[in-house]
Amino acid sequence: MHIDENSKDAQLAPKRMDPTGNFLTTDQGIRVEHTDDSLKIGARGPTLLEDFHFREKMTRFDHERIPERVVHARGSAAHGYFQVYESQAKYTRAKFLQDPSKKTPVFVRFSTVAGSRGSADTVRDVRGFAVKFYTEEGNFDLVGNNIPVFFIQDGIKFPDIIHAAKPEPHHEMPQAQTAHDSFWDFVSLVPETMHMIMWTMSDRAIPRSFRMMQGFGVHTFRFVDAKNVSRFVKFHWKPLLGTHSLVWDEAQKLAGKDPDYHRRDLFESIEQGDFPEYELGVQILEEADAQKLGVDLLDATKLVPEEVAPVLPVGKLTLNRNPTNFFAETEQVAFCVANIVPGIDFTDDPLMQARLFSYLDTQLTRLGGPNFAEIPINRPLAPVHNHQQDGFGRHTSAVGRANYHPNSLGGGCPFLAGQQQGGFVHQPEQVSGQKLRARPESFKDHYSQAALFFRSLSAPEQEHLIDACRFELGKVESKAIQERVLEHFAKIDALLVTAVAEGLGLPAPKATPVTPKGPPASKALSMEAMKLQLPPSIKTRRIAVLVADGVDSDELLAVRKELEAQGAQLKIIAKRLGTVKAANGKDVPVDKSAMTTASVEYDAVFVPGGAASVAALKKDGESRHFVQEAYLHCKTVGVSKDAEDMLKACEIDPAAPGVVSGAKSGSGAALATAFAKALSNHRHWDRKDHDRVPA
Ligand code: HDE
Repeated sequence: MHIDENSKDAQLAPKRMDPTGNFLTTDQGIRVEHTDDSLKIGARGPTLLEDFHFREKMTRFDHERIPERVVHARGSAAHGYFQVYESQAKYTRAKFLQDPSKKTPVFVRFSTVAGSRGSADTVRDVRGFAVKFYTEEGNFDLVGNNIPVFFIQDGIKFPDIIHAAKPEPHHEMPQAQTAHDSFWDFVSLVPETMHMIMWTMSDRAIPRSFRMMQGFGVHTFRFVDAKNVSRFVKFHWKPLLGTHSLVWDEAQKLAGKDPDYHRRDLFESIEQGDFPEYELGVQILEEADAQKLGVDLLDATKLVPEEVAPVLPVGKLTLNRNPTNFFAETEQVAFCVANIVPGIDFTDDPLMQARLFSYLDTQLTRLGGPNFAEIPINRPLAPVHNHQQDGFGRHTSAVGRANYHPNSLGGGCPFLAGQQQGGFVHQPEQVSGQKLRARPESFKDHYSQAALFFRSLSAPEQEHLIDACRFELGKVESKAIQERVLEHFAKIDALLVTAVAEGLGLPAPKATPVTPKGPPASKALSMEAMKLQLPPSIKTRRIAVLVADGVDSDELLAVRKELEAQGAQLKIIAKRLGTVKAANGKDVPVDKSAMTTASVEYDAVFVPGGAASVAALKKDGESRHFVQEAYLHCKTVGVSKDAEDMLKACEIDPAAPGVVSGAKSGSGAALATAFAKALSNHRHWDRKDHDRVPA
């Protein structure tokens, strides 16, 4: 069957309701003549029961809510397509991974885990990265996260860790945070959480954007080729813009200034044509080599270092279309780990096995019955024929009387498909053993990959992780819980345990760190190290430009031209909306008033020249705070030659890393080029005084 990047859109199109040029009607299609007053006996009299329009309108409103997802309730999604670079036939027979000219439509939902639907985007949390591929062989859902490992090894503990992480049951606090006693109580008693804790306390848990975070399938899957040879596979998504994060102070402020920060960023980028792109990569592991890896591939608290098994590039995902309607698509989409296509198969990872049950089960309640696969966003493009029937919200009207198999009355239809006809055949894995509740010995090392992660980080990244632990454990009221967690940290790293203990005002237990098996450090675990593997770029970076009346608009224009040519976005910020009068008498349009925005929403700040403009900004506390805060968050700060005074007013050393000044770099395009170079570094952690006052 023919599927291209537009196929899903074409399938969704007839379901769209466009009011343009149409009459208002009831759900029954009856045109409505009046909708502002209910039907009454006299203008001041009682409303009549026969007012079907009022009753329908109110009933529909009363029932607008459905249960939010029990986890991953807060999310944002986009449409796009996936294209393989070259045939993967040597590893898998999955059809969407064969033909580089084919574009498979996808729907991708990003999410936080713990918070409810209305919680803020920038909280410290894991991010979901769920991809639905509408392939010609049916839907394949890769329901991953932005962290490659998970907290627990067996899915039976999922309700426990989620209960512990969510708001505490007696007072429903805190919202969308793990910085509370019950979470750390659980963690302190379940050491298998340690590796993932290192990730969630790192900057990975506060991404700069959904467009700048990695994704991982987490579990080991199987690829199965045409000859039924199976290999283990781990899935990776790498954003082409690089993997970047916020800083914690910024994340907390954004939660108030713009709780929709990630949602807005995704939506606006797609609207502006800056389409997020991610490369799909796979680590392929021959079954025969699995024993030699030093990690058990069925243990989801472990990763396979890229030094041990490189990530092979497979194809590219492009997100190029926003949903038409949030509820219909983003809210009603139902991902399921069990949705796989021929050529891909499961493993016995006990976390994955639990997920194979949970997703469909939870969706029965969330989407009100068993027919949710018929909701347009969930419908496969591949044809569906089976004997499933009835239930709430059924759309399909099955033809004929043979609703069972085998049948002769319906000519035996629908037919079974053998493997050659695309039938899904489970990989015939050999399994034997006693029936018991147990974990393998090979799952028991809980510290060495936690240590590998910590030691792979750069010094600033380690510092952030330590601060996050001090913050989270600092909010824990029970000293016994803090002490138990420190005992675990002592087995991971000496610096970690001493620094966190110091922050908690507790004695550090004696450090007895484990030696990581395999490589002593892994570059792919550090965002700072990964940054160096990509060509420097400022694509889609947001630059705040502070102006007032008297700004040098020629300089501003020249700088803007160069920065925009390199793909950055500039926003002109002034005290008030409207325009400011430039030194040459021209009007410069203002994008945002200082009151409605903040430095935390930008990647860098630039102050153009113009004596009167600089004088006004220097005097203005809000503008000075804007620049200082950006500086203290280690962002690039740039000033034109005659705006140098602004640095002085903000107590910023012009020689500090990432401070670009016209005096050093010239003006116009030259200044912009120097600014872009600094900005492509993302942050300047080497600022000696970056923590002189909390920003
Ligand atoms: Fe999920 N998870 N999960 N999870 N998960 C859900 O399904 C569950 C796990 C992930 O945007 C739920 O439809 C169990 C790992 C994402 O709609 C639920 C276990 C990973 C999303 C559920 C896990 C994930 C979910 C809630 C342990 C990364 C959001 C609503 C055995 C590989 C998908 C729903 C979306 C959602 C269960 C662990 C990723 C309850 C039982 C590991 C991205 O079924």
